[in-house]
Amino acid sequence: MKKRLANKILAGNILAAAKLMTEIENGIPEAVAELDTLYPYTGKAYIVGVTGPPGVGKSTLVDAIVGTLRKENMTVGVLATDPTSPFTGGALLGDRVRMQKHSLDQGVFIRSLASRGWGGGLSKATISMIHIMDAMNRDVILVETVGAGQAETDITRVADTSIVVLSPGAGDEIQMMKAGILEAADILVINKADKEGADNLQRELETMLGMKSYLPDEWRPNIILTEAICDKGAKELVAAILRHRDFLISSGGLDKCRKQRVKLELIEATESSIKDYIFQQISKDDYFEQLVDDLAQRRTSPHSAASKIISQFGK
Ligand SMILES: Nc1nc2c(ncn2[C@@H]2O[C@H](COP(=O)(O)OP(=O)(O)O)[C@@H](O)[C@H]2O)c(=O)[nH]1
Ligand SMILES: [Mg+2]
Repeated sequence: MKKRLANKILAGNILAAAKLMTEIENGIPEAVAELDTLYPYTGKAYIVGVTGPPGVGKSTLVDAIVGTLRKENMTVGVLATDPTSPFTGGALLGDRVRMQKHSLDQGVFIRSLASRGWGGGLSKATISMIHIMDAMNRDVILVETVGAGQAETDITRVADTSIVVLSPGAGDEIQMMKAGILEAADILVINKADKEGADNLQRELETMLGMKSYLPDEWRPNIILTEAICDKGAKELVAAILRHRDFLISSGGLDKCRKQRVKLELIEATESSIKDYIFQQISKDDYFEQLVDDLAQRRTSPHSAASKIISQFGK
């Protein structure tokens, strides 16, 4: 039974969307055909990445953003992940409790991604989830990732607007700078502005931005102070997101952003198709078996064996 879910999703069936997401997470092959059906209906949602070290208040902030967007009558999709708790299926219990206040709102669709579906950074599953939410006609899709290293910064490559969240103390900012994550930020949020050190952190970030010279037609990252637990600054943050969106539209950056995204998808899809092909061949073709033997006997190297496979593939 092909495309049994996709058509329902396009008709607005939320349970079907949840089901397809689970199939994607579990790597069910039929789910790919469903995604193909959905693909023409994607590309409309505005994608916002929210990243930063654990505990800075990303989930609380996402919740506050959702509330603000809903007041503007925008529909929202939220993708949350927390690789630090692999046994709870992704998100911390706290995330679920917090998000429950939106659970009766049909305009909000929240999904936690298990870390296996995440794979440390931006995985195929993540992009598929984004596509499903997009096909559900969400105006905005918020993707929360724990940004602790390079791999996680990947979300900034597919997000239209990338928000990096920091909080006073803990010295996270230094780490983030090292990881290059600040480079990718369109908006820098200093959450927990109620805590001591928020203004210091703001000065540090201002100084850092001041060291870079921005061209007149270049986006200069905004710094927004928030207190997510009491929704303070959420309105300003949403305003900054919309400002950045307007900037991207008028500068042509949005098209570039989206081209970059489909390019990554194409590379990913090509890689996985080649992989699938090779794994199929390896199990049935003597040629591959021979190569594996040669490798095991050290008669060739993995790199030259791969080159041989590729040239064979080319034929
Ligand atoms: N003092 C203070 N605490 C906050 C604020 N925002 C979030 N928190 C708390 O910080 C902790 C971590 O928040 P969470 O959203 O789970 O962080 P995440 O790991 O980045 O998603 C929770 O106990 C929140 O209640 C804030 O603005 N001020
Ligand atoms: Mg969180």
